[in-house]
Amino acid sequence: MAATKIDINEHFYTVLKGAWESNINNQSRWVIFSDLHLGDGSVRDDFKPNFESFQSALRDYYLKHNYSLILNGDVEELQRFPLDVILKNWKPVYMLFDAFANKNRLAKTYGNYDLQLKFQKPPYDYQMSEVCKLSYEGGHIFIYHGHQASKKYQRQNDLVGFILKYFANPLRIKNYAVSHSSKRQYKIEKRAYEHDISRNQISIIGHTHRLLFESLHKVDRLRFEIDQLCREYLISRPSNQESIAHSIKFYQSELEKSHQIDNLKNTNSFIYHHNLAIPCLFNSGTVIGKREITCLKISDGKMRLIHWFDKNIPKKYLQYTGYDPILLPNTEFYKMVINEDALHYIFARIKLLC
Ligand SMILES: [Mn+2]
Repeated sequence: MAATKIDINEHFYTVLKGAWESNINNQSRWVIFSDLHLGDGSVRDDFKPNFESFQSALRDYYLKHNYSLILNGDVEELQRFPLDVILKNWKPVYMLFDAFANKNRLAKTYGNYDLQLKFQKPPYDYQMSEVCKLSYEGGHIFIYHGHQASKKYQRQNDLVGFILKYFANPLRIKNYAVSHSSKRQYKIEKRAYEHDISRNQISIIGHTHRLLFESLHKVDRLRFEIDQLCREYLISRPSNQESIAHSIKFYQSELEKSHQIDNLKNTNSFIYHHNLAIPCLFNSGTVIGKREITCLKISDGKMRLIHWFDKNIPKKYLQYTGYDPILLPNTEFYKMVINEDALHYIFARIKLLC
């Protein structure tokens, strides 16, 4: 393997050009999940605690309501567990994937943890690609795992191909591309973001496990909510003011927590471009979240960021978020819309602001 210098932007462009494409309209329904990290079902399996919520979300909602499913990378945790063990252990999950696939409603992309599927064909026959592209009235939405925006990716890609060529057995390569360092996550997001701006398009990624809606992180969104609520407080009836004040306190504590978790020193770096976020970058989050599962869905010509969680969610979370959690009938699982906007509006803003 010659250590050739890679022009990451060039490489990134080539990757996106090879996308699997589908046209969508206001009747289309798509849901995007990423980063399941399916394992062996033991305590080391990060997916296990959220299995039931995930199963219910797919079976009792998205399959039932005729959604198409995009599994956006890192579905199998192949750096820690062999594929046959994962397949055997998570049969109910693969049966659900099959149900989508049988209706021609499943697309799966490669992540950095399941990259070897590119070189060793898995036993299932799903539509597999590096990138999916949904086109909506002339606007393009690219859906890919996100590690492609990292420089280390090409090296890893070559290495996986090389090792598989000479050694038949599953890999145990050290984890290259996922880093929990905020700095590296910014770099990946920034590269995807700038690429989107240069082409007036939308990207939906996963990989960093960090939610983004219209290029805004949770911290930005919380600040925005607090600001809105303070304004609302002033013009509200006294009977509503108490609950608004509670919500403000709740968001403040969430903001504090987010700062601690991410250890963020420069929070302004979230908004990358002239202090005005262009709404082109989205991240569906992860299925292995501590408190919830997150996904993005496209339906009725709208993009929505959704949280799924079970009844063990703290009560105050349901009370003060100001969101509207809906208990899925005959289940113990809640669905909550965190953000939503019309695709028309998102594309119009991209066009106007870029
Ligand atoms: Mn990843």
